[in-house]
Amino acid sequence: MGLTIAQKIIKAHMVSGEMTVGSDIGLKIDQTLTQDATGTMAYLEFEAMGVPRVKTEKSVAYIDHNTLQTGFENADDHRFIQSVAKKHGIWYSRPGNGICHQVHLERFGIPGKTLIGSDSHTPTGGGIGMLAMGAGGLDVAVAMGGGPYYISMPKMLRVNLTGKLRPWVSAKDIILKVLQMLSVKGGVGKIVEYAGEGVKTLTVPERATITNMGAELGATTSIFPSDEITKAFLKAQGREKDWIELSSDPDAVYDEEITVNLSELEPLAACPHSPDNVKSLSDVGPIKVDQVCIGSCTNSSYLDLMRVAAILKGKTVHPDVSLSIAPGSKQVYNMLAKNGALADIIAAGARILECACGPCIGMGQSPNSAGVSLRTFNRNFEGRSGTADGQIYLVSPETAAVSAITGVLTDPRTLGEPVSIPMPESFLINDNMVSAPETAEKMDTVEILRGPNIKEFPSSSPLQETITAKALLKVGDNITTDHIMPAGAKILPFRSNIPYLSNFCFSVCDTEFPARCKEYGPSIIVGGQNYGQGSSREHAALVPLYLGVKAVLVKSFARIHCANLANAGILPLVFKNEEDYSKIDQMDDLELPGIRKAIEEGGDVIVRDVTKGIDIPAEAILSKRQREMVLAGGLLNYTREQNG
Ligand code: MIC
Ligand code: SF4
Repeated sequence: MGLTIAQKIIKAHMVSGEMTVGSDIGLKIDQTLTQDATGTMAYLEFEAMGVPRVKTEKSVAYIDHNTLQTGFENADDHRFIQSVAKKHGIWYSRPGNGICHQVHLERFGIPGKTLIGSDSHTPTGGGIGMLAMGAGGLDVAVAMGGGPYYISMPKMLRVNLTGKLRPWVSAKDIILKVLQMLSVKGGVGKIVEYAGEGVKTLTVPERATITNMGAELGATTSIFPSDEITKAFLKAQGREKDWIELSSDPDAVYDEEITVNLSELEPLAACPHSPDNVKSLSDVGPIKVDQVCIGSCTNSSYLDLMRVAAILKGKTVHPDVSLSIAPGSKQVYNMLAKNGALADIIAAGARILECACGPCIGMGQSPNSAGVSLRTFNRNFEGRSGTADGQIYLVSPETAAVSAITGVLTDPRTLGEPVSIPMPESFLINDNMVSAPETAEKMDTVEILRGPNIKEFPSSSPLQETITAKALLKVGDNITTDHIMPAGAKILPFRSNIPYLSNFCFSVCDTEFPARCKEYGPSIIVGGQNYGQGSSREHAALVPLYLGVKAVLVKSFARIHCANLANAGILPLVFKNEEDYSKIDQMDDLELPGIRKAIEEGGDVIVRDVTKGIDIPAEAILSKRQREMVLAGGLLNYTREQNG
């Protein structure tokens, strides 16, 4: 039987398990990446493992999230990461060099290799045929130490692309269409592979927009073939030698298949507050726009920003609109500066931001109260922009740019003749903002620079015989990690300070939750479908751990968050019967009798609602390895146990 592209890469990297759907497989990881908002924690965890030098082919530490230096915290974390990188054989991309996923695609990604990153949009690398996955920081630390990365063998979903995009319709509209068809949980447990004649009409940056935002489907990852277009891209990056051809076998078997006819697509928008709340621009109507933000790891490539510049050229941003633009990388920024496109953008009145995540993660540029903000980003979760009632719409760069001029949501097709921007034959290559790791001889002399904001991460203890806890929080479906552990300019600088962060846990939906945890002690969170969707931040597990959360009982989980809970030693449980969700109320007294034995034996779990006097059957979503990990009190304890 033939193999899909992902199955070929998995087969070449599998160190344990079987390639049957649902089996726990261990993969050898070739490359890792971290960013600074998750990196400090990941490197503290790496240090705790006592491995002197990373064992991967390439590990890169990026500084791109926490670049608003409103106090000493971020700058201290940057210095810490820089020194750790130097000492342990990690490449270091300095602040200003760009967003991790954009830079990794340009300079480091290699078709056919495995990559995990402590950021959920790591699948951007799928745009050049990498098997690239988001993971918790602890999993990345283990991979840097040479350990495998474990996933449940995913199903294969083929997205068959037919036809060709019409003028002014873009890659963003393709992934928005897929999100409309599949929803934010439609990709859970699946790898999304793009195939069909439409593939060859898409450039690498367009493919990367699609695989990047595949994270919003909840997919394990997304991947494109590596073909002549990939080769031309790598050649233009001076990396032709990194290219290999990769395609699925003609008789490869997919578990599911959908078709998107590119010729029929029209410009779309994801409406507040979910990336799958997708409508056509005509259905949304010409709503008044207060803000437009162009950038993020989804849509800030050279081609994206050249199209934006062409639309803005000779025009002025509407007087009622604030337009901000953040180029994805120094390479992009520099090329725009050299060819004059930056001058067109500046002349039109755009506010140019540094090459970083910026407004995408609420680091500045929060919109006005109830303001409508069009963004080329990938997430529009409630409150993520930093304005609680902000109305965020996700659109293509073309839609964003034309709407910035008209002041209302505008279909770019009204612009008439399309702009045609050719793919450059060579990109401007200057890696002077990436530092190579120290040589083996010199690394011992490197001093690690630790600022006062870096606090110990919380420790967990082995699983108790019986858990007695209160249901201190009950939430609904599609709870994001931005609900569990919000980010934004006021909180993000404290990513290495769990005690401080804990004051903001669930503050988007229930500001009293941390206080209740302090008052009542051990707790269980009850939730609905797709709990923990969104980012890879392990803080969404470490902070609840710090607050005394022992288990999370939900209808279903998002992949990375579920793994992060187990890594932290918190029990991820699902209802056997979803209707039991309605039987538990917030503040009920709960008990998990004989839980340690149940996990040891891999048996069913009983959740006793003492207040209601009922037993509710549940199941632990854990592989054998994860069960051992939870019994030991999390991955760090487990690794220590394994190492004697
Ligand atoms: C995000 O887009 O939500 C982030 C910020 O990049 C996160 C990582 C983090 O929370 O630091 C992600 O996507 O994993
Ligand atoms: Fe940064 Fe936004 Fe991309 Fe996350 S989604 S990596 S915050 S640009």
